[in-house]
Amino acid sequence: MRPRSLLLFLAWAIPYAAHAETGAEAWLRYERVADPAALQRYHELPSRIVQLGENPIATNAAVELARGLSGELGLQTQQATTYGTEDAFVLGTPAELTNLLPGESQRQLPPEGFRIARERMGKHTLWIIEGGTPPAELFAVFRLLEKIATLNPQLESTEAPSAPVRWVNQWDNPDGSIERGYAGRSIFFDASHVRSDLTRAAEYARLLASVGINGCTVNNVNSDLRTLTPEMLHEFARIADAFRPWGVRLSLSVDLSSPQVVGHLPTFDPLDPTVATWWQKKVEEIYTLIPDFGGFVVKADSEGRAGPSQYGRTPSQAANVLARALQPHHGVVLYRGFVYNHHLDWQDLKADRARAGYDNFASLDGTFEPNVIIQVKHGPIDFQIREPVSPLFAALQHTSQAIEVQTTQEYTGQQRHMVFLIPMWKTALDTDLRAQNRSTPVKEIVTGKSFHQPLGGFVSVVNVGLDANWLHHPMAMANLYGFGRLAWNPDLTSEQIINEWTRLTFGNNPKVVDTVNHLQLDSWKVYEQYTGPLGIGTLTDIIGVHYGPGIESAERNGWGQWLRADHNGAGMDRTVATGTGFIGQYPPELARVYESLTTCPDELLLFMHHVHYTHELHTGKTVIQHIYDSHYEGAATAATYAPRWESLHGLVDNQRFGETLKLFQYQAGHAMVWRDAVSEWFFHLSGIPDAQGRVGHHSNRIEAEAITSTGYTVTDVHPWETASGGKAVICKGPEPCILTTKLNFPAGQYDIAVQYFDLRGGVSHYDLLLNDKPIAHWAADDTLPPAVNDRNLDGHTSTRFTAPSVTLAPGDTLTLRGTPGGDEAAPVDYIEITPVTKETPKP
Ligand code: GCV
Repeated sequence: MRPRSLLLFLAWAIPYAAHAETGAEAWLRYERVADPAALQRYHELPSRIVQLGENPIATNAAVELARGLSGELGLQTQQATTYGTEDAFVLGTPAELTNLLPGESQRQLPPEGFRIARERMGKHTLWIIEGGTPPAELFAVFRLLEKIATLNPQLESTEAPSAPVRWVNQWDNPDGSIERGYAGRSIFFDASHVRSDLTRAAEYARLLASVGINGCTVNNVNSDLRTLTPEMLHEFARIADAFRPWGVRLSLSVDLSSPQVVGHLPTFDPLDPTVATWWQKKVEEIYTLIPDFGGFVVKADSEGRAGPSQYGRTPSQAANVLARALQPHHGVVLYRGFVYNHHLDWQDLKADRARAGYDNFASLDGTFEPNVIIQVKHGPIDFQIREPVSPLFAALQHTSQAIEVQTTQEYTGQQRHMVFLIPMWKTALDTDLRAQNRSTPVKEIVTGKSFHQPLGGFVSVVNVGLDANWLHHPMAMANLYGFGRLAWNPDLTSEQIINEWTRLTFGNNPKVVDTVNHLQLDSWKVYEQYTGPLGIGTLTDIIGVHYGPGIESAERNGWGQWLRADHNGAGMDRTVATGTGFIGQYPPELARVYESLTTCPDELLLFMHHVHYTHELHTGKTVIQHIYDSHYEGAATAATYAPRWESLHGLVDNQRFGETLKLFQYQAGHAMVWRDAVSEWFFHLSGIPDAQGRVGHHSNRIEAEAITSTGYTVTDVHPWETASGGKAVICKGPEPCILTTKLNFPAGQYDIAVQYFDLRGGVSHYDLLLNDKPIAHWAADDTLPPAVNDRNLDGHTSTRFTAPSVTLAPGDTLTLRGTPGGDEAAPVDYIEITPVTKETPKP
């Protein structure tokens, strides 16, 4: 072993130096490779980088390669624009490389395809990095660096993306807020303007390019009406300038009423010639400012947005006007299939929001201009924890389509819970719709293979913000990474994707890789278990912030996310035979599977059918027992996240270790809030007890309202199921209030948990004392996502603090002192004292 290798071998064996990382580098950390075998393999890589193309994207590719090789291998490279006679990396397009390598005929590469190849040139070795266009050179460089960082022995490859549209949508508003953004304010906007400092925007484009994403819609689909004013367009052009060197094209969400609101026309009727001319001129204005403009995203006739229905026109008539204006410039229209009536009659058993996409668009198939792409949310409702795929995918056989997924975890824990969404998206992409009675998986429909459509692809709502690590939860970045990788190649497995991400994000230590991969891979199922199993919906507060449990909020309103739960049973009857007929929107082979209770998969049962609580699942369990069991199992698994993560202490840098640990501890507590709320609610409604005797029986729990108190007053909590016993206590202050209780537990070690409410309106402080000696102090300091700005005691704000492994003896006195802060009245729900068991966390 050579001395350099020996040194690095030693480095491999030493635990991670405990420094701090903010997460800003995401998966582009370029950590030094320490594995001796890999170093041996990569030893031959050249230190000269020849960049043939003279454009900012090619320059970025060369600079990125130098940066990556320096970080990963300690290789100090020299840059050149011409090839001399030594070993070198050579970056260029096919035309540029043909000039350099005269013997070779020009390669045919798809515009976004690339080739990384090792070739001999006389006595020298050339590493060819050839991209169909300059952005593809960038993709190639990032792939090469990813392979080195993940110790992949096979550096050579030829790849091309699965589809042309690989975009992200940001739901950012000009004032700097972000609709459903959970990681700080906008990186693009502030105070009605584009930010003067767009450093983060450029960094974001680099991140996007590194996973092959080629477009970014920077403003909310609920588009501000001033979006298309000349002043704003000039400002948007600055964002496009920041994106351009990374090959990311800017696009805009537009409101269809713009000809009227911005252009002051009397109408925005898409069939009015003055409207068509207005769009044409507006598009010309945009392309003068932004020559590589990507196109428009349109939300119309949906959730209060203006749309063609106002004039009795169809979505295709509206989309086509924009499309014709964009055609000469090669721009596209992504018209969203998310069109539905949110004033449905909840008493009408045939009304069904899930039908809306198909009902509004299927009959229009074939009427869209070729540069229109229908952007379809993967499920027919709205990013719930479990939905079937939208039947619209199979219905549009003469129209390009893009699947829309949601990286921003609106219904899946708002980046305060870890939920790795790739397995969910894979489930949608792999669903074989059996259109035309043949194999037509969604991934082949959106990539144009099934029905030979030229455009289409993948869109994800992302909503990164100013938080240093982009999405707030360090684990959430796996979803953005995975989105890009899946859009590039939807055949990648969830295991492959997470394995890459973990290695890039936390290094190659086998224990770290194994632990993080397992944590992430199960997390979708776990979240489903403790929120909304069996396809019933997420069971969150539908008419509020979509975060904590709010079960009944789904019922008896026009939004159409009904559970149809009553004393006897639950679930939406969507059958053709007796229900809303939604199932009949699927091609016959799949419709047959969903229509029959015998073949409908358990995980979609309550989405498709209304059944009695005692209905037996394929597992042999009753529906009600499954609801109880899954909530207890899910919450129990979530409680293992923190200890499993703690086993990586010293192997991950301090900052990301600490931030993740805090979030896992919070998640464990909030998963119990979910568990109890949903289980108690169904118990209350069905009257059927839990066969395991857990629901409604909490023998280790002491209700705050039952404890002797000084200063605290009892209050009702709404909805009742989000507090134990439906009640909590609050301290009106300003003096602290005190709960004191005598314990009679056998001598031993116990975890003492305090369930309290963490509101936005202030910061309360809590002190826990045993026999008057302090054992814990904490502040209710808002672990909550920003959307939770209500000041209520409820399922969003209920939070748990645990003092671990406290030694207790019979007769001990436990005191909880709550000191209100601001409008937060140091609220307490209960105290729970659980014996410590010596179970090792699940692997
Ligand atoms: C941007 C859901 C979200 C809305 C979002 C909408 C959409 O209804 O709650 O915030 O609006 O979807 O996708 O247009």
